[in-house]
Amino acid sequence: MKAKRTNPIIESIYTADPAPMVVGDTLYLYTTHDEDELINNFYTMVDWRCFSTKDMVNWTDHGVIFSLDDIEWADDRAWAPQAVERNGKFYLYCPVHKKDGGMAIAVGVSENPAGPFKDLGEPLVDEGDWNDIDPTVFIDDDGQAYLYFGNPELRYVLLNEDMISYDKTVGVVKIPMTEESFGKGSHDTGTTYGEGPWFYKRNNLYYMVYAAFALNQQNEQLAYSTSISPTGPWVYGGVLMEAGDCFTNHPGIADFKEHSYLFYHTSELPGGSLFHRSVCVAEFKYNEEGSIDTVKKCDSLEGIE
Ligand code: FUB
Repeated sequence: MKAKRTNPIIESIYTADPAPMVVGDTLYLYTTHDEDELINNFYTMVDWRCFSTKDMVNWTDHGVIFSLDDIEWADDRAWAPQAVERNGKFYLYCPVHKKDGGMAIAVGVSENPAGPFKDLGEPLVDEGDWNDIDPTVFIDDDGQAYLYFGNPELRYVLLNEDMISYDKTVGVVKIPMTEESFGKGSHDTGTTYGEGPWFYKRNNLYYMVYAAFALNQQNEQLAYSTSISPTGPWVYGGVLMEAGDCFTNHPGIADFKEHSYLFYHTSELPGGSLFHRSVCVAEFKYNEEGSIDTVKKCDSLEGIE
C-alpha cells in the first residue's frame, strides 16, 4: 500500500498562501506564516517559510527563508508570495506593508531555492495604493516574464530579464474586470475576482486561478479563468474549490511527477481561525479540453515515487 499524507500537510505551525515550485525531482512549497499570538486581532505575519518534498508524503522544513527583518523599508504584512527560477537564480516575490504606508511588492533573490533570500533594497512594484498584493509570476516560452497581482483589481507588469525590474514604458497594466472574464460576484469590481492570483500555462492555454467572492457568500472560494494570450482577454471558467469555514483561501498549482496538485489553505488545525490557517493539498485532473472540475477538499493524499 502506498504511504499517505494527511491534510493539513504542515502541522508544526500555522501556514497559509501556499506557492509550490518544482525544481528537478523536488517540490518546494513557500508559505506565509500566521503567528500564534495576534497583534490587534488581525493577520500577524512576519516571515515566509519553505518546505520541500520528493514524494508528497515526507516534507523537509527549511524554516524561515525571508522575513520583514530582511526588508529595511517594510514593517508589516508578510503576505502571499511566489517563487520562480531563472538562469540558476531564485526570485521570491512578496507583498509587504511599507514603513511609509501602503502595500508594495518586494523581491528577494537567492542562489538556493530554500534561501536565504536577499531583498532588492526597494519595492519592485509600488503604485502607492493598497492593490499591490499577492504577486504571481510566470515565464513564458518566449522568455517574457509576467508578474500579475492585485486585490480588488488584477494588474500585471512585464518583468525584464533580470527579474528584479519591469518595463516602465508599458507600466502597470490593468486587466478589465468584467463578468465575462471573472464571473458575476460580490467583490468591489462586481466580479468574483478577489485576490491571490496564480498564473500559468498548460497546452497553450493560460490559466488564472484566484480567490473569489461569489454572490451572497462571505468566505472566499477558488475560481479560474483562461485565455489564449498571456494578457487576456480572460474568460471565466468556473468554481475550482467551494468556500469553506475560513474567510480566505489561496490557490497554488503545480504539476509534479505526472500528477497535478492544487494547494490551498483552511482553518483545520487545532486552534484554527481566519488568522490561524493551515496549508493543504489535493490532487486533480484536467478535462481533455483543459477545463477543471471543482476540486474537493480532501483528508489525505497518496504519496508518489
Ligand atoms: O495571508 C494574507 C492575505 O490573506 C493574502 O495575501 C491573501 O491572499 C489572503 O490569503
